[in-house]
Amino acid sequence: MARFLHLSDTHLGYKQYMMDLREEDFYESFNEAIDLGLEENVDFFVHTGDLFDTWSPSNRAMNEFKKAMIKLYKKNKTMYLIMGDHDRPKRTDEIASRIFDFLGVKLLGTEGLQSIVINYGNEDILLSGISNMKGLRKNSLVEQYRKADVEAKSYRNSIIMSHQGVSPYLIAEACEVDSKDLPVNYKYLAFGHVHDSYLITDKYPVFSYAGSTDLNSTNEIKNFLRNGKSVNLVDIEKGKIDAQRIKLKTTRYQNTVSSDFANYLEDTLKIIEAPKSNEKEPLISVTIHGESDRDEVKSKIKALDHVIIRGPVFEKEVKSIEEKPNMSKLQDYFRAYFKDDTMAQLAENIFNSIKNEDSETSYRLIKEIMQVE
Ligand SMILES: [Mn+2]
Repeated sequence: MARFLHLSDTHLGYKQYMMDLREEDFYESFNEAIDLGLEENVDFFVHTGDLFDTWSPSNRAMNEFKKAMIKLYKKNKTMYLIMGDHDRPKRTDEIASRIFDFLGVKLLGTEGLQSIVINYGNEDILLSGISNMKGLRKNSLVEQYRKADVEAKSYRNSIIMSHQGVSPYLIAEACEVDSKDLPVNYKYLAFGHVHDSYLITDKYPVFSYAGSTDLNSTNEIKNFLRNGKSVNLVDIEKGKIDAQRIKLKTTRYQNTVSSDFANYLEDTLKIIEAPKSNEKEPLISVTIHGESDRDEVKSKIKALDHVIIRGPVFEKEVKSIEEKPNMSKLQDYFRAYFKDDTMAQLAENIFNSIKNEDSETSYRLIKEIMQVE
């Protein structure tokens, strides 16, 4: 029997909301995943992309990764990895994760499908990897899955690693491939890119988005509150897969409060007092709708202990759109420009979300609003 840990989307180096402690959080949940694999005595690790948050990670982020890989190296464990969309160099540059090849980090399929045969626990396993394919590369994706599928027929044990948006796990516009186009002859489909976790074991083959190890955006809160963040511990024996989700304990609790002046404090306190899986102060994004005494809100929120509050953001009541645009509001200009109400609304939402943010955060927020990872 061979055992491996499937993790994904660790985004090392990401400093969410420009907070130092959020950067630390990402290192911590990554290290928890690594330690978990070592404790479970896995034979190898499978990382399905977005290892670092950018293709040009900070020295700190690379050093954190190096420290973890030394732990693996000392126990003679290999990490097999593919590139996510965040990992592919934009210009001619070395791929960051490949610098660590001397510590047993094995990057697969940078230019297309690549397969190797590995042997652990007396099991021969076909391990195929295809790094994120987008832009022009995307066109050959399905063809490469088919090619891989032919190869997989000859192996009892097989795993394919891929980092793509698969419909229906993400809105159709953000997907490169439909689930019906996925390989069927592999035993375990190890996917990255979607940050919510999915582990489908009642169909054949077993399919999984391991999900991110920490929250990259508020879009992930809903799923996080239900399932937490996790990695998969997978046993493979004579063509059979036994996979289970293991919940991470160190991921910082996050939630949102969308309330009004009368109720925001009570709503926030309720969340602060809710049980958490760790001692970290919860991070709560607060939005207050309608009229409010802003100074009072700010001082009351400042007085709260054991919590990190993001905001508060004050939203004025949404006034009904006037019938005749009089070009007195921003919305009128957006509508005049796009000649489309939906687009105008979207433009205004984006504008309101990013007007007080730095460019990096703005870029993040736009991606969040557009629901692209
Ligand atoms: Mn990602």
